[in-house]
Amino acid sequence: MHTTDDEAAALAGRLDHAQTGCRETPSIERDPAIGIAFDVDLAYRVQEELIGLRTARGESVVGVKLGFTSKAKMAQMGVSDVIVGRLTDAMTVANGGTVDLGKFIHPKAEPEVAYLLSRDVRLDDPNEDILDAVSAIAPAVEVIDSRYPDFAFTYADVVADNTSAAGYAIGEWSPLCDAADLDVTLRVGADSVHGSTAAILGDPAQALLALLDMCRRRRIPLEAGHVILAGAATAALPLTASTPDGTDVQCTVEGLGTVSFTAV
Ligand code: OOG
Repeated sequence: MHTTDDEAAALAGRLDHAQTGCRETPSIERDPAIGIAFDVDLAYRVQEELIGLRTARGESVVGVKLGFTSKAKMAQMGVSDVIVGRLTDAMTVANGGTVDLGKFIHPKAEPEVAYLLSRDVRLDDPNEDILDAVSAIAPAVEVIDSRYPDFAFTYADVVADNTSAAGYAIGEWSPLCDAADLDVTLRVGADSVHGSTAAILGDPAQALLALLDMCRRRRIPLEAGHVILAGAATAALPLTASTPDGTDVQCTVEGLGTVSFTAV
């Protein structure tokens, strides 16, 4: 008989295979062959196993990311909870550098705000102030790449798939400041999208509180040196190489500066 642990390991293997092989895999929750209830608890266990496979290959966890922090995205998914995924060093895209689109399935870019932790966050301390653990803020771009066809997934599906995490670029760090309502522009080649950091739960600092709550519930460590991506400020733009020289990707957050890279 299959145990939940066996099932989590098998599902992590399936998603890992999809990511490393650049091949889509069908929704897990809608898969009639899944023998046990696939719920959010199991999905976070799958994510944990998935990260275990990556660290066993030599990657290290360098931070966390939030998803569904925009009200529009929550409404679209019919949920009221954020999702948390892990960032590894292999996902890093250098500011001003290039990223090879060949390693993704159908990537998209999202404009974000990043925070830097200067100390471990004490998940078990009910008086913990996560903002006190944050030392810096920066503009960021997240590359998301669902391992499911057409980004069609359930809430549990996307949690298991490490919340579509695939890459991220961070601009220059500034000392922590109020980022409640800053203009945001993302350009991907000739496409652009504008918005405000207010779309991130009203204020990205609120996303940090939601992160603390979720990390407590899911026992996800938040450690000194970790980067936190607070979630998208606008809808995502598809990331494709539009010219032989590649596509310039640039995100500017008012007062925080610009981060850019070329997708080839
Ligand atoms: C899930 C990840 C969404 C965000 O900021 O809302 C996300 C997806 O849409 O693939 O990162």
